Amino acid sequence: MEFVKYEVEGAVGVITIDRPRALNALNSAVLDELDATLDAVDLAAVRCLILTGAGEKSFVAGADIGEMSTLTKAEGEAFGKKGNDVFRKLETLPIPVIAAVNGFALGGGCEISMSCDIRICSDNAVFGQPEVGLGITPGFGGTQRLARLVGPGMAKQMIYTARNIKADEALRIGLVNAVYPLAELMPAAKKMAAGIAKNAPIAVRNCKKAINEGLEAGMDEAVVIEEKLFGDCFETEDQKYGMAFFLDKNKDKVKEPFKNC
Ligand code: CO8
Repeated sequence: MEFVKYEVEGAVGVITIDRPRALNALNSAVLDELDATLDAVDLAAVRCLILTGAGEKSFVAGADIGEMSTLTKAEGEAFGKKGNDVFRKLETLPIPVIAAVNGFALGGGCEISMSCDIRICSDNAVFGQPEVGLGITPGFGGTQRLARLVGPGMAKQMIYTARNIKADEALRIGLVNAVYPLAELMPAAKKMAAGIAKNAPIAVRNCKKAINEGLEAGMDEAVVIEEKLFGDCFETEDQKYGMAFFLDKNKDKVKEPFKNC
């Protein structure tokens, strides 16, 4: 891969978008490599992913403006679909994904972070949807996911004004969960990922599915989705072990890692 690096440390996978000459902007090649990287994640071994950008300045500075500049209407729609398909694959990946946003997260960069389950950022991060200043709409899910994350009023303000916001404002409006000095961002992401990875994997996956699918349904349907995924955890090795461990009154026992079965 030229633009996407993938490393596995224990049960945590780290995907790094690495296209420094364009501040990690997403062109077709980057999207193709991301798609292939997601397909290659070993879901039997990896329990949590981190997505970040290479360097100290930019997470992802958007979709590639040079590549988009000459598109026809049909090509623009196809490019939007290409990005949406990859981002939806990321969003619906069975395991959680943490976006470690290390700088600019503009346009498609903000949008890809919003396709992740959790966003944390460095104190130099800048978020925004600058598209209307370029004569287009956010086209990789921004009109949909930003409104769901921060509410329609704030999303409309950010999108219509195309004003960038800094890390502290992103924290205030709930776009990110926490802000760290740049040097502490990846250690914090890895610590959070390790904390997720040590929990029962089937249960964690089912939580992700229940939250994502439930948010798209009415409450009556959503609680049924939850019931099924809750029931699905029973009779697993992990459920039996997790509950037996709690009920065992032996104070000297040591918790074994969950087995993912
Ligand atoms: N696309 C292509 N190249 C880029 C991009 C980008 N999004 N962002 C930065 N670059 C390139 C610059 O052109 C420059 O290249 P070069 O050195 O060859 O001139 C290099 O990266 C470094 O950038 P700057 O010199 O501009 O660095 P600064 O520190 O001065 O500025 C900024 C950093 C503020 C991030 C600035 O680069 C910038 O404003 N970039 C564009 C940000 C932007 O508008 N992003 C949104 C793009 S639109 C989008 O994402 C839509 C998504 C949906 C698409 C749907 C398709 C239908």
